[in-house]
Amino acid sequence: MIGDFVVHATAGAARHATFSTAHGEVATPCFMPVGTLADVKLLEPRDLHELNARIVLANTYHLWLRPGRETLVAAGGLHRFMAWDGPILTDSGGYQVFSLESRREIDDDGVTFRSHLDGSKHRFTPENVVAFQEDLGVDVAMAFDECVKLPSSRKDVERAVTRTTAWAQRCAAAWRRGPTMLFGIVQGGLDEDLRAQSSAELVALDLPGYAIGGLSVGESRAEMDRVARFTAALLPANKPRYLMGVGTVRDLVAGIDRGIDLFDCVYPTRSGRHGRALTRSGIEYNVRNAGCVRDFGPLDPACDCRVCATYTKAYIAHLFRSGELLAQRLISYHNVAALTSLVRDARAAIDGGRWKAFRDALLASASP
Ligand code: PRF
Ligand code: ZN
Repeated sequence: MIGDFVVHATAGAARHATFSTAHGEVATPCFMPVGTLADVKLLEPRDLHELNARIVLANTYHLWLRPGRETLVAAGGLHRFMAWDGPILTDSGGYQVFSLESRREIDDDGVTFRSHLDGSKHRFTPENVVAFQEDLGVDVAMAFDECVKLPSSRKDVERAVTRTTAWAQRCAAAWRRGPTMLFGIVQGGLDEDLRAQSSAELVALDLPGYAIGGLSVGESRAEMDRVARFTAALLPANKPRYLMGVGTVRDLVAGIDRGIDLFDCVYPTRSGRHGRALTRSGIEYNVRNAGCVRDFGPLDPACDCRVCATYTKAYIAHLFRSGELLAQRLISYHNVAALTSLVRDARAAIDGGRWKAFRDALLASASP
């Protein structure tokens, strides 16, 4: 049934589970590639299936502005529009709107903002953001939240928590409770009492899942780790937990160890477009490095993806130096494979009682 979350195995707080959506089951821990504009940059849905990327993330803010609700509804929803039949999660626009800074005005009812495309004026409220995501037919809609950048004053963080709770309550009331699930987003900056307050107020709404927002916004990794660990423990064990906007190898491993189930990040695809390849051991290198010119091995000898089975590092480095777009595509493909195979192997390690050894090996090898 939609929303079912079945835990198969645990290792401390880490767990291997299955989460059911209207477009199929998602094995967790899971990495979600980012498809902001209704595409995961340079990758087609068939690539995503091949990569075992079970669920993709898209953005309310961008799709609201272009192509807009009418086109997406006329297309038969976002799945049909982008020809992706797997699960989709959309972010609510909260985070994007707040990063507009000078182009937006927040009040207790919602946010008025100007489009980064043409300066046109728009308004988001908890109600219209949930309705938009449901109209698109996505599998998981995120509640409309206020994310403050860090550092922020305690007063600003408190206000964001109060507003995020009030908005989540309005999202829950507006939510049609159909095939689109609604997840709440915990805020609270780096203060444990505010994180506890935000978690308690959202958990009281009994939503199908919960995200930890407001991290990876300027704080140190140690701070992020402390707050994510603290907050994850306050969220229901029988529902998915999602750490928003986090996705390096080190952060995935640390997150899984804290009991996080879902992650999303532009990291693999953005790095790929910049010529940066990730390895399964969590090391990142640029294919422009001189050492790649005559390296006839794969991008990563430990990777089992199609790109690594087919092309050499020397070839991809040549394409990249020559400005050939194929290089960006091949590295993006490989980078997503690095993270989807990482979470696949993490699930197997949890099942096989090998999680701690798996975790410690990666924390020792991964880039900081
Ligand atoms: N809120 C929303 N989306 C997000 C975040 C958040 O706090 C973050 C935090 N890094 C990423 N994406 N709605
Ligand atoms: Zn590969």
